[in-house]
Amino acid sequence: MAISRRGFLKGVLCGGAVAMIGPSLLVPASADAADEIWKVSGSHWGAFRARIAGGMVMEVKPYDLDQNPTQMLEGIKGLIYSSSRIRYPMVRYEWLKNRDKANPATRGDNRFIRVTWDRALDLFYQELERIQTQYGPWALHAGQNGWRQTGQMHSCNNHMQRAVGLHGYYVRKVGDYSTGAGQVILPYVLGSTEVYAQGTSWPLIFENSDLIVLWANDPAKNLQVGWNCETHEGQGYLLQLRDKVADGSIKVISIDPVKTKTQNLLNCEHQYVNPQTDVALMLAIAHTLYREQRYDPTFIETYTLGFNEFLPYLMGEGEDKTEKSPEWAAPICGIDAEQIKGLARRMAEGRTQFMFGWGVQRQQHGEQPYWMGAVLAAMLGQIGLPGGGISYGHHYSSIGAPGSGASAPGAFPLNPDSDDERIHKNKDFKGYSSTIPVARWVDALLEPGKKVPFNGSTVTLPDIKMMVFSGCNPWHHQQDRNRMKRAFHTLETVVSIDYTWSATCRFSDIVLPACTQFERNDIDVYGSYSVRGVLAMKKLVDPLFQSRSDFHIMADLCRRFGRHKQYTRGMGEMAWVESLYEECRKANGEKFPMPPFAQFWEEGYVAFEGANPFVRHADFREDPEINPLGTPSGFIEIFSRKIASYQYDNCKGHPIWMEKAERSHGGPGSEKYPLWLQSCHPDMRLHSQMCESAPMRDKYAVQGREPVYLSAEDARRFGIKDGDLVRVFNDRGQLLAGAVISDNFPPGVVRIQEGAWYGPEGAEVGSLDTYGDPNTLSMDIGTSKLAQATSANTCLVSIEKFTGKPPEVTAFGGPDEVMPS
Ligand SMILES: Nc1nc2c(c(=O)[nH]1)N[C@H]1C(S)=C(S)[C@@H](COP(=O)(O)OP(=O)(O)OC[C@H]3O[C@@H](n4cnc5c(=O)[nH]c(N)nc54)[C@H](O)[C@@H]3O)O[C@H]1N2
Ligand SMILES: Nc1nc2c(c(=O)[nH]1)N[C@H]1C(S)=C(S)[C@@H](COP(=O)(O)OP(=O)(O)OC[C@H]3O[C@@H](n4cnc5c(=O)[nH]c(N)nc54)[C@H](O)[C@@H]3O)O[C@H]1N2
Ligand SMILES: [Mo]
Repeated sequence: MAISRRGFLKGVLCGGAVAMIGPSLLVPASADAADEIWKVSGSHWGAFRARIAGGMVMEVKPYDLDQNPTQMLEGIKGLIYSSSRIRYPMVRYEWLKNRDKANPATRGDNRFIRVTWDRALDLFYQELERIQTQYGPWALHAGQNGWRQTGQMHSCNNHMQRAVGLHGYYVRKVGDYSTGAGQVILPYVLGSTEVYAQGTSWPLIFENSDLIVLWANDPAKNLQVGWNCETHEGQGYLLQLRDKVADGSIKVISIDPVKTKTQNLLNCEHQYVNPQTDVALMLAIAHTLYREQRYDPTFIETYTLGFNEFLPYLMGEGEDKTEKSPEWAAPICGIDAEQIKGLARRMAEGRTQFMFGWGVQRQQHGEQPYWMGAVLAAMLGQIGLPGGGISYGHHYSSIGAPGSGASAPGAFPLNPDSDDERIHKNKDFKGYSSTIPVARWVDALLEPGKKVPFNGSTVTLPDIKMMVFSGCNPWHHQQDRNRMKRAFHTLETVVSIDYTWSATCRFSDIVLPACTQFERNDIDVYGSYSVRGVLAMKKLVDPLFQSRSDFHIMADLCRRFGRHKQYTRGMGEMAWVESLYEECRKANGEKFPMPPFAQFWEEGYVAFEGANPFVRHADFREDPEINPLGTPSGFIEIFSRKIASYQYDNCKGHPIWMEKAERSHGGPGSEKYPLWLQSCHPDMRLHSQMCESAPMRDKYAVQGREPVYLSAEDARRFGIKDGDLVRVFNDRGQLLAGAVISDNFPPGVVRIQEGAWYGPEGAEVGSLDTYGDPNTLSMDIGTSKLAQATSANTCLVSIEKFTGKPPEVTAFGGPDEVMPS
């Protein structure tokens, strides 16, 4: 066991959770067979102990400090030893023959040739050089990133971007897929992005809330993973909440089209709402609060701006002459008018805490529900009170667990230490934008030079010729696979660095095998927000096959253009780990004493004591003059002059209800494609990570395919039985999936979880996806001219039983290896 008894006890005492000492502590795990050892590491899925024997990971068990481990730990072994691991550097056959003149339609043809590391890195370097000299920085996009594995030193997005940055400038992204609409709208409304901010502490919520409204929020599912090593404290609070629901001390309502995992766990009330119609429901609640004088005029007067500009719209005196009454909203959102009034009254009755999830802003006009949610919370007048107001993050990385207040270790730097170190100093983007909204890069490939409105400015889409991906999987994360496939035909060169043969690797030209995080030493914070401690992530096994750490790969790339020293700062892996630790130790000083590095590495963990209760927006409430919000006025902006000045047709000066391009339950497009496809985050994966873990997939796959969840009523309507192979389709694409009938789903709503690996029958556009990636069907449009974020949850489909001989699943196991001729 790499964690000493002393280090462990320190950790236990800090959380005041002495009860968690279990038998595992008393019996040293290393007392097993002589050649077996236990090592501790961390991950998105939490910290764990692994039993190593014969150079292999044999068993994975939760870390002693984790009281609520996720079952996803069971997938780790299958991830390391997956048949999809990339064994050696490979280059696409057609591309190697013809380079940038290769027929682009062959990209994705799955024919690769094995090359040496030297050859692969030479090719990568030559391509960077060719792009910078033949075109310029505008032709290279190396700025996409994603859910790299944990560990502050090996954070692979940083490694790739620093290395490519030492060579020259390139196009980057702004925003992310998670909260793209939320993080753009909320600074106008509440003065900060809110989504990643610390939230009111759970203990204070328990003490003060009468009602918690989970709005489009499934924390029991989503708190299983964290951005850094997850502690699962959030899960612990959910279990406490379950007890409070049971004894009646707190009421919880889950407003969601689906009965979520959380709703089932808490056994709380469920308020069904038609998909994508939350803003109509919120307007009707606001209407009731106003009509029945149940809102808080003093709060509105003291802390907000623009209520009077909003009121005419609400009360039917605006341009559209439509009163947003419960009777108006009822047929849109599928909730009876009296029921809506009842909801409004209950919200106004006591202390009410809104907790929003993020799926509801990952749809067309996704800015609106967040803005209107803030307006509702302002009308209730409880923003800044413990257990009241609004939160947009309690389902994420244990936000709401009171933080220690200590500093976490920093990461390997993303950028060159100085711009002078870059080989190519040319930063002339020829009028193209050097930064584009994260989800709009496919637009750039298809329409280079197009001018796109974005958040009050104009973006000119660059003419991208080469893309480099590391630690992200765009062939999972981006919407509308077939459109994207067409767009990829415009690219000359694609490079991917990954440990697994994701679809992105298959659609690349040069593929470099990284090792997994379990094959390198690292350091991480324990608890992304709570900062409970610092964890040593011990290398469990050597890099498999010819894989190398991202650090090793990128250092060797930099050697090719004489920037090896600048890249590494002359330090190796352990020197970096130590320096990140020492910086953290210095920052924490006397307040949070940390032992010298050697002792830490030996003991494996340093705990930070203390837990500081926190109330979101309390300082603003206390004194809005001294602690103004970051909005233009310093107040909560119900009407935003700034947004109104942009004159966007799809994001006006105050929140409004707008019809969607596609909407179920009688909305546009529902006659042809009657089912709403929601592509929520997976219960047993992290996006596409672990989909390749066969033992994990066995827990949920149906006939070897990704499940599509649907109601019994829809199953009857479409002639489908539980366990059937089905084709799910619309005008954008088609996929095979396995039907799972579930009481959690209402008629008209189906779910395929995001991250299912894309496995097309062939490279051609429109080809049937044999495994079930929902982005084969989703729509690739911006949320609005304001945020230009992803609209994945605006998507209609139809479904039919698949008859005939089912094609083999092509998603897993890597490409066909072509022998050099
Ligand atoms: N297990 C697991 N946990 C994760 C992740 C993972 O991949 N796996 N990913 C992490 C990441 S990166 C992120 S961004 C977060 C994602 O966090 P979220 O985006 O909040 O998660 P989702 O599950 O996609 O959606 C949450 C809920 O929104 C509901 N919903 C969708 N559309 C509507 C609507 O129109 N109206 C209403 N009322 N409800 C709606 C869905 O039914 C679902 O219950 O999760 C994080 N946690
Ligand atoms: N339809 C639909 N689409 C969605 C969403 C949705 O709700 N619906 N959600 C969106 C959201 S919120 C998000 S955050 C994105 C997630 O999108 P991504 O972050 O792109 O998804 P991941 O599957 O986590 O991809 C990470 C990739 O990095 C690789 N990787 C991990 N660690 C390392 C490493 O150390 N080194 C190297 N070289 N590679 C590594 C993994 O193998 C994997 O291929 O998806 C978005 N897409
Ligand atoms: Mo995300």
